[in-house]
Amino acid sequence: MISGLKKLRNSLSKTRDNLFGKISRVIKGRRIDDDLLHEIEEILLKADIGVEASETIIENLRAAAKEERIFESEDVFSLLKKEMSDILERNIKASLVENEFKPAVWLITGVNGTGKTTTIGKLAKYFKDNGKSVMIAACDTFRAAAVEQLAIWAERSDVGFVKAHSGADPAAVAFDAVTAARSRGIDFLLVDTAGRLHTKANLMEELRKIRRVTEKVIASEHIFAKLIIDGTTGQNALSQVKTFTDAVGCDGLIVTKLDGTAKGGIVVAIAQELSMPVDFIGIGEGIDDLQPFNASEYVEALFEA
Ligand SMILES: Nc1nc2c(ncn2[C@@H]2O[C@H](COP(=O)(O)OP(=O)(O)OP(=O)(O)O)[C@@H](O)[C@H]2O)c(=O)[nH]1
Ligand SMILES: [Mg+2]
Repeated sequence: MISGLKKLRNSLSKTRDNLFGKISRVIKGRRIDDDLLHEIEEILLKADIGVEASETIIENLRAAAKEERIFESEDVFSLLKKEMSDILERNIKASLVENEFKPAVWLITGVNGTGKTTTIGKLAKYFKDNGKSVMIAACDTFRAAAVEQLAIWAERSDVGFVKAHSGADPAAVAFDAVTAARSRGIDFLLVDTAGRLHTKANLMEELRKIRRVTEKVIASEHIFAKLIIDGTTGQNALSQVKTFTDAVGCDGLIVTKLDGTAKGGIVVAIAQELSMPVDFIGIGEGIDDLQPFNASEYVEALFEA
């Protein structure tokens, strides 16, 4: 079986080419001077690492060069790795799987098509594999095929499923689901919501309502709002995180579609600029293509094939 790290490395190949590959090419046989640092900064920016993180990294490279701590490309790479790990590790969280209170409710939100429903399918499998009981609530009553799509995922991982007819009030479905999950002593209730643009106030209000209704059944501290970010979005992800956090709160992100994108640096930008933890990453369309985010493995995968 292919190991998790190997899979991660395969998935991040485009981002790795975009970062490590490009930097390797510009750095070859060069002295570490302002011109070279400038070129490296451009590469970091193009890989979506963001302005703040790129500046910080370059300043530290410059200081190291001045103090003659780095001489050759190998030194530059190890410093780059250390800088990125430092940024990513600031937001490490405690175990995501352990929860004393049943159920822990995960409200899964995000703009259209980011991978919410698919991620719920993967999460259900992940929690089950870790010995937890799971239930899924279909609160996307807006898109016709959404409930069936989620039902297929629930079947694949063989977990409980609460749905309503299309057009039902999503908050009412959430209420039924959380009541059922509590009475059955389920560990995790995963609530799928319809995709919505973060700029649409009425749709953001609907999310607040889902949360309010859920809070009637269980205390707010056991309700988690997880925002699903499409890893191919680039810098727009930052404004999505800000608006969703303002509207319904957000205590963790899941960044999807990191396979097949060259923009995987966005995870660094998010850590640097928003201090928001990334709980999981999505690296494919299959049920097992989800991994808990591990900062050092991520950086390893960006620099080594
Ligand atoms: N390559 C890849 N594709 C993914 C990943 N996660 C989701 N997808 C694909 O993205 C597309 C949209 O996924 P959905 O789960 O339907 O997205 P959604 O956010 O629920 O969409 P709406 O409910 O319409 O807002 C599907 O084709 C998924 O297979 C991932 O990690 N990698
Ligand atoms: Mg969906």
